Amino acid sequence: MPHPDRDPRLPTSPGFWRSPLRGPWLTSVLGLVLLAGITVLFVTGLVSYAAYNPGLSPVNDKTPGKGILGFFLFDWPTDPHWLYRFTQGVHVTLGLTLIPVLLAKLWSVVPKLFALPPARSVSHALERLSLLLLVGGALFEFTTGVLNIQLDYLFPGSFYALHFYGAWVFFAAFVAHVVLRLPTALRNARRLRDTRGTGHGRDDEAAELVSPRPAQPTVSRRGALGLVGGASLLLFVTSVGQSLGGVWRRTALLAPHGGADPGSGPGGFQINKTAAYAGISAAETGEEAWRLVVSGSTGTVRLSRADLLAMPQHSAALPIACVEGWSTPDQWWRGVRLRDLAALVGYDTDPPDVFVESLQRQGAFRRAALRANQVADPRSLLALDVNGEPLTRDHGHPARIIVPAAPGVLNTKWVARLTFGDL
Ligand SMILES: Nc1nc2c(c(=O)[nH]1)N[C@H]1C(S)=C(S)[C@@H](COP(=O)(O)O)O[C@H]1N2
Ligand SMILES: [Mo]
Repeated sequence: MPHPDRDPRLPTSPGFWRSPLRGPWLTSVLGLVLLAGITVLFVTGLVSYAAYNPGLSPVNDKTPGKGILGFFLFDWPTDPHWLYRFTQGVHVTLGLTLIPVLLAKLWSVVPKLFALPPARSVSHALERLSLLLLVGGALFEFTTGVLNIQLDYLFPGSFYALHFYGAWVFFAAFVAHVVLRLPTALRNARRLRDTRGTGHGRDDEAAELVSPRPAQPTVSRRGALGLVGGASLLLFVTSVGQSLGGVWRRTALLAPHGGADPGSGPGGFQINKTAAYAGISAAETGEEAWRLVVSGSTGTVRLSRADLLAMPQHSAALPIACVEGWSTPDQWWRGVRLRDLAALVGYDTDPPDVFVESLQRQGAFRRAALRANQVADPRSLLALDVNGEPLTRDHGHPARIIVPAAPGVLNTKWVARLTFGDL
């Protein structure tokens, strides 16, 4: 067999890789963009998990075996009321926007993937192993994220565990990589800027990245970077509309389509799952059949929708913000305060946590627990109306939860039972 270095038909030969664009400058600039962007993705991802209040109740927690990986959890606040809308909008929109940068970065270092010998030393072997986790982890996180927002419920329930544990594996490799590479990357980005990236670094890395027999350039390094930036911009403008909601949603060409059409009018904002999909029949939500069962320290009360409408009604302007990255602008919800319902069953002051159950018989999101701070907030409602009309069936008629700053998953629709305290 010929020596691989002399046979440019093999990708293990440096001469096989002929693009004159590859070099330390391009790799370093792309790497620095990813360093900033992926750090934001990691933080907003952890924040998204904390927002579910997973420590409160097993029903809120999709990764119960997390152990010390949940060290960062904190009580999710109710202010500002758009908090989850913002953090999750950033997470999903930025994740989509970084896809071209990630692909370009991987392309820029692909010769290293094939370089021989596989390991020159123990430390080199360890570094290559960490790169495998880094590249594999990045592809895994971006792929699971995109599949979840585009084909929701492709991995029912398990998405959260895959994406959460994958994020930790990836991030460990990412930190190791940054510690090893940041000084070089900063030096390369600075040193070669003046020469417009045509010069080559003098270190080992340059030797691995720069083609020994470059083809004629068809685009400059700056031009290539511009193409990547343009692709990112295109993804940004065709996806950010889903997080802005309202009329902007129409600009979100890449947002998932084909879901239920909410129509126009008061209920004309996005529907996640319809009543039909959730198996909610008109018979069980009718005035005759439906009762809200509220339990607490002094016992249980049963309330019809008319009973609830006879209680003091309050309004709050709040969004729905889904983990998938879409959200609605503030809608006007009207109904009974959760803390007033707590007061009916023994909690006149300091309402406790509440366990919320819907009429739904199956589905991961049919019940949820809310923390005491969420119950106490005067804007937290058992909503009966939205935008001046009774809730539509698809938005949770006869009654749904709406809580400021919370992820959509905690805004349970078709509520049947509230149990205060004793979670
Ligand atoms: N009972 C019930 N409530 C639910 C859900 C569900 O599947 N069942 N989905 C939740 C999720 S994930 C979101 S994002 C919001 C969406 O509310 P909307 O359909 O009114 O926009 O409802 C929440 N409430
Ligand atoms: Mo959601």
